[in-house]
Amino acid sequence: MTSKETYIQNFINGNFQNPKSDEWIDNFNPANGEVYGKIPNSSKADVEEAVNASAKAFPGWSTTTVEERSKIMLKIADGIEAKLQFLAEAESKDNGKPISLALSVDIPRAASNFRFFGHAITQFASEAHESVGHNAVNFTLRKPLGIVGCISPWNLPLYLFTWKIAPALAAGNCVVAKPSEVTPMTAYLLGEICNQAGLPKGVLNIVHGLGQTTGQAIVEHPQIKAVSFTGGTATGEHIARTAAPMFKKLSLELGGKNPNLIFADCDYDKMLDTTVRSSFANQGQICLCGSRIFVEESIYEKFKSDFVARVKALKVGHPSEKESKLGALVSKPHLEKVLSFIEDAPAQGATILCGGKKVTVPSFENGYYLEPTVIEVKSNQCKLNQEEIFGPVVTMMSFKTEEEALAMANEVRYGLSATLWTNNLNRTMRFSNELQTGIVWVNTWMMRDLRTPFGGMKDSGVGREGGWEALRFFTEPKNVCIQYS
Ligand code: TXE
Repeated sequence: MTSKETYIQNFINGNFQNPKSDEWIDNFNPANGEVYGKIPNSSKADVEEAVNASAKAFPGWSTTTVEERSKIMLKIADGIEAKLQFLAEAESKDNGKPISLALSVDIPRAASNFRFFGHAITQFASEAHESVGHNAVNFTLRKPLGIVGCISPWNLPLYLFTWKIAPALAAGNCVVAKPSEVTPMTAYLLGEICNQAGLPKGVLNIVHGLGQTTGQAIVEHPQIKAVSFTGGTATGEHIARTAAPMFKKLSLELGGKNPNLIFADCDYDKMLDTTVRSSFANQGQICLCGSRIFVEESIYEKFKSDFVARVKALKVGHPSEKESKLGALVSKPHLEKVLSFIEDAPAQGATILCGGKKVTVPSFENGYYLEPTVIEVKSNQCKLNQEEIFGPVVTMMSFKTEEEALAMANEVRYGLSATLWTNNLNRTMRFSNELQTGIVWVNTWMMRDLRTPFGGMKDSGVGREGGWEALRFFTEPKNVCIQYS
């Protein structure tokens, strides 16, 4: 890396610049525990400058033709794709995830986000209602909101950053965005790609820094009309408290504790392969991971031995090694948090079936590696089944009846997604209706069609992203009623 790339800068009004305070935060490489760069510790003043740049750019961008906006978005998608290898390496180094995952999932999806919303905006339309008998017709204008804030987490850095920015820009808004301070690198690299694609200056501004300062300054800025946030539930609650009295629009995608319900009549081999993935992909750091496995009693012992054997065979290693199925966890504090759940397991009457220990990778002894861990629990009410661990840890227990399985699936404060393994159509429909989650996968996991509504209920969030939902969120509907004679 060149020294310019090691010192990440803010991207404001199309320029790369240092934070006004000249204060910096260390950026760690999770694979070896070393500091490999610095990121701006931006203050309110930096956010103010970003908002001013957005305000100046808004009249032009909001009236740019949809064809032109779409063209620029597609060019950004092409720009991301052209740098696939480079961005995947940067993502892997910043986050600790295997390069193979960044190459096959994170970066292609970032390009897809821009391409999808670049196309979607050309098809976005609003309704008209004719008031028959009143000589009146109503139509709805959908105007961009103005300046919006997008705040994203560290688990899928460029993937989730662009998932918010793309619909916001497509709808004609200007954006002040902040990636996680733990994984800022690919968001920084996106700025150059946007300039090359011809995105006008000030339309997208990327400010780096801590949540409590930079993030807070975005959320409480009076000119920022809406906030789209993905992250922890506690942070989401704090953001809601700040934004609600200012009557801001909010989209919150928060934590999950997703049930993976396995019935004896399922396609067993497919279920087993997918369950290994849904438990440990991205070191288990995906809000959609199926972290609570419930298995029908008649196949419980078989599943337990097959699953544990498969999990033991997963290789934990340096993210750049092809054979590594799991890389490093994102940070030292996060590794310690995950370990504390594991250490607490025996006190909750739970049994560690495999894993549970830190892994020492030769030559990278200070990296944040952890064995994939399977814990057998006795009750769904224990902390391991009720709190989001967000690491390579899954729990499992058996159930006797469908009613019992459904009750345990719903008996949690979260409601993001659920996975159901069965070939019984009636059961599929009963669960689809009764599961208290925003997403239900049946005989699959994390199959994403970007047109579908994405998000959770209960403490997993407010609102939905994806497709028209996102474009509706980032626009203000205005009804016009015309009576004629
Ligand atoms: O996330 P934070 P953390 C869960 C997971 C994890 C826990 C905490 O359980 O262990 O959350 O993770 C910004 N105003 N998820 O603490 O803090 C912050 O800078 C404005 C689930 O690392 O929520 C970052 O950009 N912004 C999850 C973003 O919020 C603030 C993904 C997310 O960080 C802010 C990540 C504030 N006051 C963690 N405070 C998912 N749903 O996928 C922080 N931020």
